[in-house]
Amino acid sequence: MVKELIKLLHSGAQANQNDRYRRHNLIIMPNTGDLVTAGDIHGHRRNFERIIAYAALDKNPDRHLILQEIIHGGPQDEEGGCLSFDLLIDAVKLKVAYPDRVHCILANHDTAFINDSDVMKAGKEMNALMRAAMRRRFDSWTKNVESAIEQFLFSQPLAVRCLNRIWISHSLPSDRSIDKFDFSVFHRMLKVSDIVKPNAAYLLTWGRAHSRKTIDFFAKQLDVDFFVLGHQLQETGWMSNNANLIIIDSQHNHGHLLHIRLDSKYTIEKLIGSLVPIASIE
Ligand SMILES: [Mn+2]
Repeated sequence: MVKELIKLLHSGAQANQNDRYRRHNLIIMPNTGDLVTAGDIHGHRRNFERIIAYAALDKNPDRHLILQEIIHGGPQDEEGGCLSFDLLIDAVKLKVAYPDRVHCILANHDTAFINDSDVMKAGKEMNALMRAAMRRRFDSWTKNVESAIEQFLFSQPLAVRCLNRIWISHSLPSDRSIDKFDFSVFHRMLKVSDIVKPNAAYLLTWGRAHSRKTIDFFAKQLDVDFFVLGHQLQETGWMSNNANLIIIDSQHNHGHLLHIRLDSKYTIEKLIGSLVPIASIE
């Protein structure tokens, strides 16, 4: 049973690395078909299931699905341990089932798990809570499962570039980190040091509260027009700067997803019009 799980996680890591749209740490989308992207999920199973139902990957062979920040939050065991690794396992199954159409991208809670560093959510340190629940579930196999999860998370690409000039990543470096950001991280192998403060993948996944100037800077550097990010909690499920940024959040009852075509041009208005409330999905 546990051996099967470890095998699955290894297959997931391989699928991340062998994704046919992957170029180093970027997923380059084709200019055909469409794409559904979720924001942070944080163990919210019901939203996860609705997002998958909406994407209907079986019936839509040209559709891609982007997932991010699946762990930390949601159901707990009897001792308050975090069971979100169960949802991660389901996401890995989906990646293995649709290896070139489901794309899981790296988020800061993933980097915190890989580094075993503290990460707070709603006043709780989530890593300790998840590892405690894993010890109760996996007993003497815990280290093996932890290591397989770490390998899966580390194998994720950093961002998705759409040829219609839309960029999707968990976040962007914050205003004061833009001078230090190493853009080469997108075009080479990821190193463990990249996800450690203050290096590139750390800055990319932890940055918050970006000014318009910072978003414009990255738009120019990365040669895109629009950013679709997660990471920052949005009570209404999304926000926009009404210019070149949308933040989506999929972790609560007001969660949203974004559904865009890959073959058409977008304006910010058209992007905002492509948001879907997850609660509206049957
Ligand atoms: Mn985050």
